[in-house]
Amino acid sequence: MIDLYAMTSPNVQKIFLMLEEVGLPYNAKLVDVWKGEQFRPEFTRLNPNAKVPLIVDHDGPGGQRTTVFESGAILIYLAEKAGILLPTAPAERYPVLQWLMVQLTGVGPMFGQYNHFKRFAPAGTDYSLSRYTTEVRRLYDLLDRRLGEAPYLGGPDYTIADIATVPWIRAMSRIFAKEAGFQRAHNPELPRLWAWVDRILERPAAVRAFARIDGIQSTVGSATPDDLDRIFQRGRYARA
Ligand SMILES: N[C@@H](CCC(=O)N[C@@H](CS)C(=O)NCC(=O)O)C(=O)O
Repeated sequence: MIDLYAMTSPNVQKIFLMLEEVGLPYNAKLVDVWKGEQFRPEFTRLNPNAKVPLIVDHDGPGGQRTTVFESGAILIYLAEKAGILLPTAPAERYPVLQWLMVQLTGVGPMFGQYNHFKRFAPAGTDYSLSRYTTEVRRLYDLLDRRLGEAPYLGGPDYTIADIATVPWIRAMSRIFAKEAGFQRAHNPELPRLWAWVDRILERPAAVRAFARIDGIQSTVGSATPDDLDRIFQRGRYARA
């Protein structure tokens, strides 16, 4: 059995998608990050970086209990455990890892900062918002171009590179439902990207994963100003 420490965010959605694809039994344990549960000692003992997702595999290598944090590391761990969704031959493996890294170092942080400055930052941060909007647009174009070369990000087959990326594209369309920038109807210049999203969301494992995720109630709406200061490390939590 695998324990998945979870909430509703795209970084966690990746692991729901992956667990449903590989078919390993798992148990989701919700961590209310808006209320600061990620900073409790019982959680930071498992992940000193104080973030979800995190997994505890009670039947890890050699039968040992194994803890893995960071969504990219968890995807690689589960792919290797199950022997699918990450090819072993170098010619096929490195393109997958390369596009996984684009998600981990580009799509995740840049879309995340856009989300932060758009929804949670005080007024007067136009420069930051402009910078992250431009970066998000650049990454959308990059993904669409890549999907013109191959049906999936890592090559001919569905892999952990796609699993890492698709939750962010889906989340942007939903969180910013009123913004033309992230809606397919307003962005016909990204046809390969939208077709790829549709193909993935039709997969039975993706249908099961998103049904489960959509059943989790996000607690962001009940966060107090102090809860927001704590998660964003600002106000009385700022160190600079
Ligand atoms: N690089 C990490 C990012 C994880 C992350 O940012 N998790 C957020 C939810 S999406 C979180 O736990 N935030 C709580 C906090 O920052 O205190 C990964 O890919 O796993």
